[in-house]
Amino acid sequence: MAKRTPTAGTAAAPGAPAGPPPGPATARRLAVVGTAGHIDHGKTALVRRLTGVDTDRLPEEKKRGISIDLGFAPLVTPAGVRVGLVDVPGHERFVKNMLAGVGGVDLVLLVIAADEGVMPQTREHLAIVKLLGVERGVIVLTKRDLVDDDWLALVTRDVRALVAGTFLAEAPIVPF
Ligand SMILES: Nc1nc2c(ncn2[C@@H]2O[C@H](COP(=O)(O)OP(=O)(O)OP(=O)(O)O)[C@@H](O)[C@H]2O)c(=O)[nH]1
Ligand SMILES: [Mg+2]
Repeated sequence: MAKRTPTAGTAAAPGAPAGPPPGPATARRLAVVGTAGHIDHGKTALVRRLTGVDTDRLPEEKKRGISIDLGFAPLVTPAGVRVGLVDVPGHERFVKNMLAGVGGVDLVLLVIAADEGVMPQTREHLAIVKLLGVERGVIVLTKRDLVDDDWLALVTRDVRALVAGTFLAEAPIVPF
């Protein structure tokens, strides 16, 4: 096969970095961010607050007030990063859907309700994202309005103990 040679006038300058030319598709980075966490801890509400999108769109989800399938919502951060948010169900019966959604995310939002604290699917979802090799995350303590400062401090200590030694050990814990 003939070797490709650069056309006159389009050759990259010596030492120029390899990769696609800048253009609309590469002008802003795309990050995929997934939720994780126990049922009813506020994952979908968080996504709705961040994006305006209600990812619980199925009639059964609306009727039962829980997420069943994956939900998707777009967001552009103030820094211009395009984010694709993937909202996962917390119910243990739908863990297969959760698994399908968090594979390959760039960052996970581990959602823990401040009133209930760490629960079984908090642990299970954390174990799954660890196994999948997710490397970055933020811990969001939802339902801040339902607890006092002492309780919030207690739950924050519990959460720090839970993630000690994991990729989330130094992750920010954001009350929301
Ligand atoms: N008071 C209060 N209620 C909240 C907050 N966030 C969520 N909720 C309520 O908690 C309930 C569950 O919220 P969802 O966002 O559906 O929880 P989820 O984690 O998506 O639930 P699954 O997807 O089924 O696992 C809803 O009634 C929300 O309105 C919060 O910050 N404060
Ligand atoms: Mg939900």
